Amino acid sequence: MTQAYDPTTALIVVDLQHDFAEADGNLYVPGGEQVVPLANAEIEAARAAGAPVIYTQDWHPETTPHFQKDGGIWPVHCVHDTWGAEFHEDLVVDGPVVRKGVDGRDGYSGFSVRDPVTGEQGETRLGHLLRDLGVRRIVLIGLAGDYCVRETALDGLRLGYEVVVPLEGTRFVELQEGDAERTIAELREAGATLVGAAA
Ligand code: VGL
Ligand code: ZN
Repeated sequence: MTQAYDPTTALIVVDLQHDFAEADGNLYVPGGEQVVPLANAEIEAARAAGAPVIYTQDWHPETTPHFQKDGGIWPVHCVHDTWGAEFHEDLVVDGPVVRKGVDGRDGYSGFSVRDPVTGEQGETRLGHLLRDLGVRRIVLIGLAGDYCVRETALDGLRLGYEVVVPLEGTRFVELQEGDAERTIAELREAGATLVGAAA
């Protein structure tokens, strides 16, 4: 069952890119490909109700403190203009795309970026887009549940949005066992509406 949409509810499709959603991607989130048909169903429901659909895309330079080889924690993934950074080929892409991590700053949240050295925060285009559209409620679907979906949800709540996360529409990296469970509890505590059960 898809969520309820209207023009003040935006569907945000988070990072459904090859590196996360394909078994041979560089940072494969187990089961990630199963989110794509669910996302397409939500996109169709949102479109039918006149709700905005916005996509985020992890989009890194070759060298960034986000990557293990440069001092961070992740394998190289979603390098700009590569196969890994492209959206999953089955995903229906029909709406604005907000890229994050573009300039080497850490971008887990779709709303904000952070300089890993100075800690300085900056904004992406997402908040402006949502304000211009008069959005008050956001539905988040995509990858990964314990990183980008989590941070986007927390930022959304801080910014005053009602935040809905359909749990079957995400998958978790679980760098540490229990991260999925901890994230779910944290989001619930922070005021997000979590729908259904994690896969
Ligand atoms: C993400 C790990 C590294 C995400 C991005 O979008 O969830 N996770 N970069
Ligand atoms: Zn990344």
